[in-house]
Amino acid sequence: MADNNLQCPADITIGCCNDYNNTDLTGHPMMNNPSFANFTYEDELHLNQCNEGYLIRTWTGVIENSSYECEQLITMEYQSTFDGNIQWPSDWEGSCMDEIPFSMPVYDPGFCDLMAYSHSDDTIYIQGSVCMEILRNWKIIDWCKYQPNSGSDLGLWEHTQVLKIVESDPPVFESCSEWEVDAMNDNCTADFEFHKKVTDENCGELSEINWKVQLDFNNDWTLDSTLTLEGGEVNFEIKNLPIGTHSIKWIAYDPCGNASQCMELIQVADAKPPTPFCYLSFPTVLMPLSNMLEVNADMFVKDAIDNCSETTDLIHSWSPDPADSIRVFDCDDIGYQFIPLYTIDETGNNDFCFVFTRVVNHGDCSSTFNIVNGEILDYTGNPMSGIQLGLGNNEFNIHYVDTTAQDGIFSFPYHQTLADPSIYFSETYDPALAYTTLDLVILQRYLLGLNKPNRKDEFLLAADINEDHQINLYDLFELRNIILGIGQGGNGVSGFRIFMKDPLDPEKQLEIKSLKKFETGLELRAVRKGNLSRFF
Ligand SMILES: [Ca+2]
Ligand SMILES: [Ca+2]
Ligand SMILES: [Ca+2]
Ligand SMILES: [Ca+2]
Repeated sequence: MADNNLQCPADITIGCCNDYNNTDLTGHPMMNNPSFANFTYEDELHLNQCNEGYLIRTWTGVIENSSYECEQLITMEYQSTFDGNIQWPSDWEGSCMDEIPFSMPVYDPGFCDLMAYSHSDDTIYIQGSVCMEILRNWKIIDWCKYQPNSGSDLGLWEHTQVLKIVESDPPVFESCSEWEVDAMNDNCTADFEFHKKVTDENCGELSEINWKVQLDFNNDWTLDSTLTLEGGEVNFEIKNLPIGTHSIKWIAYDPCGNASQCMELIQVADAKPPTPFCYLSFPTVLMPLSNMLEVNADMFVKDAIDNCSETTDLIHSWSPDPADSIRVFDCDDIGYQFIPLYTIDETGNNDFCFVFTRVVNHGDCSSTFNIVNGEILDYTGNPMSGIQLGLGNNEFNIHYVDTTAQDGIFSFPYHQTLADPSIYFSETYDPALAYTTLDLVILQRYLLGLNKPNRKDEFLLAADINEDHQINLYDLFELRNIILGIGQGGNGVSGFRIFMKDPLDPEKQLEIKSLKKFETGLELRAVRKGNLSRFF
């Protein structure tokens, strides 16, 4: 049979990167079968992705209109030509304003290498001058060489590309200065509200700021407290900060690890004046015959306290100047007076109190100085005797200086200081005995509109028992209480009121309250409250 006569080319083994369709390489049956024509072949492939394996080639040749076949085995053997030469994408550094580049690895694979690449990114934030790092992990596998899970890295190439985003502008402090803080607490400390602000932008957006705040009380290089805070603007209060110099160090970190710092000193000083307790009054200061007397301020201050200084460290003085502790009294100082006494703490804060005293001369001073005198008459012109005149800061601290004589005249020496005492008038007199139920009836009829008083202005003063500038039922009640001996009349000050003519408008009456309005030689008018019958 002729089919036996078709001789196939010999079986052959070639490399995987060779072309098995190249019959110049694999062989052609034409050489061995010269009488055949129309050669064709079909391949049955047993190759993997890497062109590795074998193929069975069935050749067909035609002779005398009959076709004949034979089989040739072609074996493809693995042969790599890839030398592992890979050009990896280069590392990069840029600001957050830049676009992060992307490029692929470049390599030249062999004909029968099956190459594939992949990458995965790890983003990490680092404390340093770099804000962010992207670690791009490249992997290239030659699937014709690499055996997964084999434990061998053959056919596997790895590379880490580093992409750095740099941000190097540190946060900017709004202010950094020194603080002077007043210690106003009773325990000689200050409460202080700390406030600090920084600005920091990353790519046009405000950054998150982390703070470390270090407090060094007494600024002795030994840290006493450390705080961590967050935010562009921070506040916190420290209570009971002792006096002295303290330091505070602010460190602000941006998210890219840049930091700025600010060191501030805090000076805490006593700013609270001491509280002096003066003697309410002091016995007469009697000048010797020389008419000069040195007086130490300490004598007039009973006690004093301060928030910071010990009482024994406080200085008492005649003025805010601590050197002014001794004063010389002479003839110019004669008279009753409220002398201001100053107490000064170690920081120089001061406060004063008044001591009432009388300076008297033993020698020969002219007595025409510093005399306050006048005359008290009632509205009918009769002198008012036995009226006591007192000076004081309030109705609980009144010092009597004179009493009107039979002719209604009073006179006392007075020395003006920066005090503005009130003048008080009183008498040893029982108002309940002075008024009768007739006064009550008159006030009642007046309120009912049934009678009209003479000297109406004076009547209105006399009838305003409670001194509220109105005549009404309350005055009636007050007067009834006085007659019954229940109340004291008016505001409990006295049973009469003292007026002087207004120097600017003689038609007006001014009630005397302050000694400042008091001038020598004034005629005063007294209106006895509740004594109403004489107006009809
Ligand atoms: Ca920054
Ligand atoms: Ca310290
Ligand atoms: Ca003080
Ligand atoms: Ca009244």
